[in-house]
Amino acid sequence: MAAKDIKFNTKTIHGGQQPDEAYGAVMPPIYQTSTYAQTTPGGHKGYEYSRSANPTRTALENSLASIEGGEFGLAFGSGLAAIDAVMKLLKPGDEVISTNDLYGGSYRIFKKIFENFGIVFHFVGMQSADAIQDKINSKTKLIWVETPTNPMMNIIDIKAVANLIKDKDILLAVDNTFATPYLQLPLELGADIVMHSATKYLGGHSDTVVGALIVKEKELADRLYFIQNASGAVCGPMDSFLVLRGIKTLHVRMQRHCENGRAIAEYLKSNPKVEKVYWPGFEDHPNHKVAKEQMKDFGGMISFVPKGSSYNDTIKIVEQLRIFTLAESLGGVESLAGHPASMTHASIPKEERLKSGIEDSLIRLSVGIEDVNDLIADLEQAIG
Ligand code: P1T
Repeated sequence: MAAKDIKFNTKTIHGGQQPDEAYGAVMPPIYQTSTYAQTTPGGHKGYEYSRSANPTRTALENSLASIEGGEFGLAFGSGLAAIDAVMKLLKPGDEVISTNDLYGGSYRIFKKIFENFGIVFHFVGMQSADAIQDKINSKTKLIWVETPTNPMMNIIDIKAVANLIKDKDILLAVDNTFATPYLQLPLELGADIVMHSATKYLGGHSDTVVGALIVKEKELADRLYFIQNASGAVCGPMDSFLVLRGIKTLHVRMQRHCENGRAIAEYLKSNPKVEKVYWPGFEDHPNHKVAKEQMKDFGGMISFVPKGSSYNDTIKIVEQLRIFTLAESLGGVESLAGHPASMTHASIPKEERLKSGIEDSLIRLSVGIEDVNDLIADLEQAIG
């Protein structure tokens, strides 16, 4: 069977993988080496220096390409290092249109690093195609989409954005961290680049920090590979191994994240002490129709606002959680709770945060794969 014809749940385990050539090891060895012996200058077995390539990283990069339906994968030292590489495709004067509701660190690298190098950023509500269209001009070179958005769980119609820039010299990059390829495949919907914080669901066990890019086109892959090697923010062999191991259970973990996510979203919605719940699986979510079309299910990320909660009341609620751990990050097997205004999104100025709905009383949950009854009981005792 051709590799591209195997199903997703088989790709996570076998996609792009074969037993190691030396001894048939089923899992790729952790090639903890910086360099490789050469018989004569340039006489090597495909690897010469581990910044340029490392066999454990190659195994991960092949797996990433397979699960996202791409041709080429590139693994970086963090999600932000992967974003950094995409931005280095641009030149001073180039313009980027980004969603206005996105991970605070993505906003920070755009505004505080790349704006200094002459790149111009426009942040717009990407639920409206008109808002994007208004900003497109001859200098536009990249559209940056995050969907579902962090932390407001807005959904952006990837196919509609791709259609807007058809036949234009504009790249479409999609941060697929929240959805994962289990739920949505941006390359199939017209994106040029898929980006991941593999720290999250791909790794799945909160034990490593890794980033990824996946593309279809060779020419784009070559440009990104050049940047990866020239700038050097690569993923190490141990981290490559951990993410590869995580990917092998991605489909079973995601299924449970989605089931638990649904139960918790419904519990929160029925709780009179909760004012708002943001989760794209609700029929009254403003982008539910798009979510239903482009995603297989709705994921385990939920944000909510307790009723009448001040900043201090909200902090008290997150401090009182016992099974949910108060922590940055998401996507691991364990449930986490976060307070975006003071944690993940603190680098976005308050007036910008409020524009996209990140109020001081917003709580974000990454629903893990524990027994859902224990998770609900934990929320119940903390919300009071
Ligand atoms: O943390 P790092 O691996 O560098 O990835 C950055 C990143 C990029 N994109 C999205 C959608 C993300 O959520 C993140 C990291 N986010 C968190 C740490 C967080 O708690 O939201």
